[in-house]
Amino acid sequence: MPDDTNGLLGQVKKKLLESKEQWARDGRLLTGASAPAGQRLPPGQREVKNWPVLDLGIQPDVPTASWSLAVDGLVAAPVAWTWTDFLAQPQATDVSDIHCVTAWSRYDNRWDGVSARHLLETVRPLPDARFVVLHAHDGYTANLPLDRFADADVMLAHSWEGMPIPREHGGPVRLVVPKLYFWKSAKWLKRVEFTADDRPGFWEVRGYHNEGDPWNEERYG
Ligand SMILES: Nc1nc2c(c(=O)[nH]1)N[C@H]1C(S)=C(S)[C@@H](COP(=O)(O)O)O[C@H]1N2
Ligand SMILES: [Mo]
Repeated sequence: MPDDTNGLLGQVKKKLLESKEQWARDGRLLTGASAPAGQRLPPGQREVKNWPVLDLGIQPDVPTASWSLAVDGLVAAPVAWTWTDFLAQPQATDVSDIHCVTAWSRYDNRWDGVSARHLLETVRPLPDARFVVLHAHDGYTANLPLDRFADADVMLAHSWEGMPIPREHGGPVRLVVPKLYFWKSAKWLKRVEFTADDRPGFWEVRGYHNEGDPWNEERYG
């Protein structure tokens, strides 16, 4: 799988990209409403019962036997976990809602995996580390502030509803960041990098909002 942006761009579904960039320019789906306190559905979202698949048109096949996860950058103790190492970490479960910027939300998804908090305790980010860059096997990246990554509900998930996450949804391991739009939840995760500076990711440099908080309807930048 090519890692460089050029190789990736050569393969993405050009139409999808163009229409999403146009949406970003138009501010499409922005309702201007804000959610009343205690409301479950963020502004401008609708609940779906199915689980749509969204990606760049590449769904990398990453066998667990060759899977590994690098966690590096500004950390005291970088790790490179094999699949066996990953499963040997304390296992966590969290049930959360998905909010996609394309306006669908899916309630009550049960994720099993390793919590971001456990990862942070293991690698110990240095004082300068303020941001996290997620790198995926399809060349996708997403950025988020360290304090968002450190939320109690953030998971490096290997299972959904008790089953291994299917390849199209980012298995063997994807990130899940329930409090941000789902584009921050990188599928086919291969590297978690801690940085001092913010490095906008794939969609963030193409018109999506840098923070992506659904409760503030931060769809486009
Ligand atoms: N590696 C990777 N992760 C990704 C994407 C992608 O294209 N590649 N798309 C993002 C977007 S825009 C969304 S909405 C969700 C979709 O996840 P799903 O296909 O499991 O619903 O994955 C996010 N993570
Ligand atoms: Mo998305």
